Amino acid sequence: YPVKEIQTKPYEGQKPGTSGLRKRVKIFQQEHYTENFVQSIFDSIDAKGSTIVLGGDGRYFSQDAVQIILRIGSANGVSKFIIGKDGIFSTPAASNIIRKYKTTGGILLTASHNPGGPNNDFGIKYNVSNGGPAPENVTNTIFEKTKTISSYRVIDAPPLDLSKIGETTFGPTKVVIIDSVTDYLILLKEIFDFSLIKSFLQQHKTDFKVLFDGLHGVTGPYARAIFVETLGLAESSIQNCVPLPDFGGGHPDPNLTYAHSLVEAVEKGNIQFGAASDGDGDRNMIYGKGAFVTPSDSVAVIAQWADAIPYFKKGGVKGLARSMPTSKAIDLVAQKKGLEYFEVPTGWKFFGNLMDAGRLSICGEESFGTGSDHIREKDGLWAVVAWLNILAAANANSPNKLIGINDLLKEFYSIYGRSFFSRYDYEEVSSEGANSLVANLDQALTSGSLNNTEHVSASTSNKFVISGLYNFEYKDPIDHSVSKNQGHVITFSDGSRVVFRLSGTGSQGATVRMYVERYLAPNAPAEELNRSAAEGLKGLIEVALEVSKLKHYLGRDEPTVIT
Ligand code: VG1
Ligand code: CO
Repeated sequence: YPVKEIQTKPYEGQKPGTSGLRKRVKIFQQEHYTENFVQSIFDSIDAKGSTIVLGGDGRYFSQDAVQIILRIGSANGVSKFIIGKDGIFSTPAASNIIRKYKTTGGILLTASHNPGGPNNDFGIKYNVSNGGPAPENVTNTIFEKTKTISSYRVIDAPPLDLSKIGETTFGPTKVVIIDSVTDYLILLKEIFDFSLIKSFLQQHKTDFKVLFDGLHGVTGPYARAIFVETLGLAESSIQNCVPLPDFGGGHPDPNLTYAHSLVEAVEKGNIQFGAASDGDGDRNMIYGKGAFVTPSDSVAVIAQWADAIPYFKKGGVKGLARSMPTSKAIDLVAQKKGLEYFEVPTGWKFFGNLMDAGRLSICGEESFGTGSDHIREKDGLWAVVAWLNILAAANANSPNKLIGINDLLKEFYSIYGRSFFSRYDYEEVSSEGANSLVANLDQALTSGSLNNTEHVSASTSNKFVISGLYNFEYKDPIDHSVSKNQGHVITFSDGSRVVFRLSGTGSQGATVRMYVERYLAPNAPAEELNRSAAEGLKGLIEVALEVSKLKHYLGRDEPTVIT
């Protein structure tokens, strides 16, 4: 097949964000748009002789994108593609394949939890050889290439049939099409005590029911393999597990707002253990009847119980970490266990170096991301099975009383205290408004005008004194690279804090995120410790909105989503 050189012109704004390039499908469908970005990826890596993993969450436009990447990759000297059947890999599964088969990297086709379909979002992300999202030096190179690109190379070959497992060729390039689930299931079986979980679930068929909701994202087939085929649960223990290119019109994001199909079924069916995952399978929510686990608590509880999981019992726990806005609950576990712990900027790519250096085992983000060094992406189903493994282990020592999600949380709060945490998202606001909000905080930072000021909440009469304000900056302890401007943090004298940052994954306008955290020590009155997050944070949220003048700058009375 001949290689063709196609003339093109740069498009503006092909800057990979927190997790790849995410835009509306219609943007990707513009002439040469996708091709430009893909050629820029191959121009930024050693494409000649490389092996590239390719797959994604199956959303609308994936099929076209796979064929484009095959044509351009082959013309740029890729020697082998490993592709999931029908172009499907969950994000954690793709990370595993990159590591297991020691490939050069991978191209992941997903916009994660953003809605899919012709009028919604698509995304392309490059992952490097450790299985994790490309670090900033690589994504910056890709962005620079997109600004000057003048042509791209393709081979003129007919579309490849992605539905047949096995080896084939595409022009000069070898192509291996593999089952999307097999290797991932093998990995989880090496990590968790599946026989313990299975016997626990069998013993408690009636008083510990399980429901997993795939939200019509990529995890459906993975969930079936785990819950039905491996753990022997009934077909009714999984729902919305047929992946659809538009996720059935829904918003495949596992939180209390968007995963209402799970919340309703759990409440109605009296389900003790419910869980959901996002479009590409890297996020998770743990939600049982009357029991919601915040992601910040989830990763802390997993760290507390790490010994119950064979992978950590055998290999030990090397260190813990969280993203900056995530609550400090996991820090307390690290301190108690005498482990090293880290605070990194938002985005999973910042955990990779620490894991590669053998200094990090378990980490999480408040955005429903939890994971470990078994791969280099967050891993929704891993977190769900981790919770099942922990509950099975806890119950093995409690023959007379069934221990559920809330029992683990109460025990955790009684040892470590509780960090109330909530995030307010103001989606698709004007960029000017968002920038003014940030500029105002910057000014307060320079002038010190907020320092030591006292603020009383009108409704709760709680008093808050501001003890500091800074713009979070991170120096990677391994490669010493510095990431600046990662969010403004306002600290209060009682240990509470509020963070403001701009989202790096939105596909339109600007999104402002406000994170609030308030800590109560374990000796606080039980009725305070066991309040809902909304009640526990009410006063602090009022003060945060007032201090930042958020309503004034954004012109919004209410956030789009509260998690
Ligand atoms: C958001 C989350 C961040 C997460 C990122 C990718 O980024 O806040 O914690 O790592 O999404 O997750 P931002 O920049 O919009 O706040 V996923 O499941 O979209 O790959
Ligand atoms: Co995701």
